[in-house]
Amino acid sequence: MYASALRKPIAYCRKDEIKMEKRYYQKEMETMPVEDIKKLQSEKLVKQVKHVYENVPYYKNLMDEKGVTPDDIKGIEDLHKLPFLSKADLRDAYPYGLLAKPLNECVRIHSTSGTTGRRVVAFYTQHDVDLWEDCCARAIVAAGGSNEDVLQVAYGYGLFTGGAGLHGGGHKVGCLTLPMSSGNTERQIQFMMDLNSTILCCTPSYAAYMGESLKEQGYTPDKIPLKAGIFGAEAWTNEMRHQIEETLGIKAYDIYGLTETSGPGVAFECEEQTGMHINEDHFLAEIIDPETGEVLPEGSKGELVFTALDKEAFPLLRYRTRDICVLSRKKCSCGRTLIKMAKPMGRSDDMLIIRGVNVFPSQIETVLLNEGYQPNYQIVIDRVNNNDTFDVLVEMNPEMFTDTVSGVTKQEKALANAMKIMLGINPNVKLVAPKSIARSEGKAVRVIDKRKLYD
Ligand code: DLL
Repeated sequence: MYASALRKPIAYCRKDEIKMEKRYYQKEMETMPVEDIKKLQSEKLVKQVKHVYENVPYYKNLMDEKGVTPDDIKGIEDLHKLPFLSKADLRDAYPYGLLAKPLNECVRIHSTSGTTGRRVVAFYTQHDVDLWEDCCARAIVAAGGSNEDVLQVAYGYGLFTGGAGLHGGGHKVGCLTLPMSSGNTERQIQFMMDLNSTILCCTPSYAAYMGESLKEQGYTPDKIPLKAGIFGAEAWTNEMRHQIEETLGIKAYDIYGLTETSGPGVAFECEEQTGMHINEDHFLAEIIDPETGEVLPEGSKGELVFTALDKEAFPLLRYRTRDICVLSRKKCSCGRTLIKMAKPMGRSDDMLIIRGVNVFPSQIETVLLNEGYQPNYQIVIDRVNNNDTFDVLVEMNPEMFTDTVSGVTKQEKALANAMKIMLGINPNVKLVAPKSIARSEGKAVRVIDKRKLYD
């Protein structure tokens, strides 16, 4: 019998019959008493610091400069003694400088979008892939997933971690996993309806877009087989959550992660939907003051910093995420004892996330200079019908000035193409007259972000 035939067809599988059971993927870890979690973290940290010190000369140098040795780290109470790592370090050390295992023990690479200079390349041993997929499996089970589910993975596959992470988690849980990747909404809808997808994984903006498309095609929530969604990789508000939940007739769960720490699954939401549980047995979280680096007490708002406790190939210690966040140990009704992070409330650097892709204004500047333009530009981002719009206004050079419509359109297209190659997403380039973008007396206002992304 085909696997799909074992799952109940939609006619027999009404949403109100699907129980949201309180279940865990790795119960012992997810519900461990806090004191035991801290003990486990301490043991893992001591080992990890030794592993990094002995195998990553780049980090050994940072520790030596700070006068810290592995012997100084006896447990998590000593974490603050270790130096931070930042995206700039990852750039300096590109591509192999932070690798802690021989390449022949690595089985996978993932990477963030961006230029070579900005790119982050993360390495995984088989152990690291397993650990990462376990984290994603926890998220899927927390969203009510089991081997009865059809998991439609509409995150991008490839170097981006979204597709591979949820895909691996789906296998671990035993879901029938549909590796759709992103885009091609017609095909997404056809597979969803024909194969009765019950859990959708994609960015929240794509989920909202799919909801709109389903509505346009006349599908009311009761005709859509989905029961849950696992959405992340970009900021989204609770208002957007409610809208998606209504259109698709599902419960929408948040999931967080970054390439540097494996990918999605560093933290995930449970049914209480009051923040994401951090998989603390693998990732030790701190909140710091982004200006001074001082560690802040629980409940303070600051920059989120992660230490990977048992990743082998790319074990970043005290990695500054630049995400602004709050941690809380308030008891959760789901029974998990894992600390929670609030939805990220912004970033402490200039990175923008547009349609799920990380974009730095400096990348746009690089393209403009390469293409013979002056760096007089403005990025305008908005969210229309839950979809990010991405306009780049660029001043024409007087010597390039053309007043024929076809001439302008041709130049805009060429520039948009060059930006697409650099960024991986398509901007809408608008050429404007020389000196027409307002000059600022202080810092140039390069970005106008009209989206209301943070609650
Ligand atoms: O976005 C990994 C991921 C894939 C997470 C699929 C969730 C689902 P990067 O491309 O390296 O990795 O981008 C990491 O995205 O530092 C945050 O600023 C942002 N981010 C990720 N998840 C969320 C979320 C993936 N749930 C950067 N809410 C992070 C808000 C998020 N921002």
